[in-house]
Amino acid sequence: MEEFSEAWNKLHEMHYQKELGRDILNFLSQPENQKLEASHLIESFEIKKAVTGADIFEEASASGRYFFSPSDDSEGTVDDFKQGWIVAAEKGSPLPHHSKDYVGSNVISISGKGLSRCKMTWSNRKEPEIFVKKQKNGENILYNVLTPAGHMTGPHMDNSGSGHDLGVSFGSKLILFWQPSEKVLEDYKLMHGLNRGNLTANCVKCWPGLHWVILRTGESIVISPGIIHAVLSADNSVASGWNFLNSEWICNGSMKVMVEWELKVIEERWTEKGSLKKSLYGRHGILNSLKQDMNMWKDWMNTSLKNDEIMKDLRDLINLVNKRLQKIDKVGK
Ligand SMILES: O=C(O)CCC(=O)C(=O)O
Ligand SMILES: [Fe+2]
Repeated sequence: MEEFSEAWNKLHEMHYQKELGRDILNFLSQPENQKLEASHLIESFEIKKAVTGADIFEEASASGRYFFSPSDDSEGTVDDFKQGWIVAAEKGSPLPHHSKDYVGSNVISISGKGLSRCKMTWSNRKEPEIFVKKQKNGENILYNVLTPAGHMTGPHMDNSGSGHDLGVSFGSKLILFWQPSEKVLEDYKLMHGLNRGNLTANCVKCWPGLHWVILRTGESIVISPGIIHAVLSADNSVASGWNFLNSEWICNGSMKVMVEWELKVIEERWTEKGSLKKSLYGRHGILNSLKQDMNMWKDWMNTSLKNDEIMKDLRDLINLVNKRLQKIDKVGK
């Protein structure tokens, strides 16, 4: 934690997240909050070849979405991202007049290029319980988040119907996450699918069930379906990982609870206007991510023989999602 705080303190004094981040780090450094560290959840993975700046830049040009992190509305180009990344590395940016602090998200690795050359392997994953989407050549589809120094996400839930490995392939990150209690889910409802980075400090102080962990290069944690988390990056860094499925979440019913929670939020949003309603649609919208999760489960069902009871529960859940999304999908846009 000390090392991470030191790196954060080196950010430019005018960085728009500097004080909020410092607030969080001071809070976590208090003895009672240090106890919330959950380092036992860390899993190591192997990186075949160290990730370099060149790998990251090559990757950045391939795919992804580049946006100015405090506001989801400001989309940028790969060049904006690269410019911001260099300034952030050199000066702990952004300088007050330099607002091009772009984050690259959903950057999917293309086989043989960029970060995929570094081949990340989690050795203790076993199939068929665990299922990861594959590229045509059989390798897992790896997605990356490229974050300049001083980047802080809002509290967010990426998927209610799949889990993901959140691994650090370059630099280090502080991960904050909350147990999904009624209070947390109720407050979070209005932030879902929107980037609310400036609320992270408030949530750290107010929400029960907080845990935190610092991940260094080559370390990861599993984010189970529906886990609300927020991430701070003191230096330029990269998160790499993949979505995966684990049939245990069907057996113990935990995934269904989160999918039903998300369906309810979607139905409420649908009756709203403006950015709340807009957050449902588009490639990176809430609807699409839930649909992608369900498609992944359909693929999983086709892979090998499965336990009948699990198959029935899963089919029921997929049907429920289809039914409840039908009207929203058709007339919502
Ligand atoms: O690295 C980051 O800033 C965000 C990573 C994250 O939240 C994720 O991969 O789900
Ligand atoms: Fe995330």
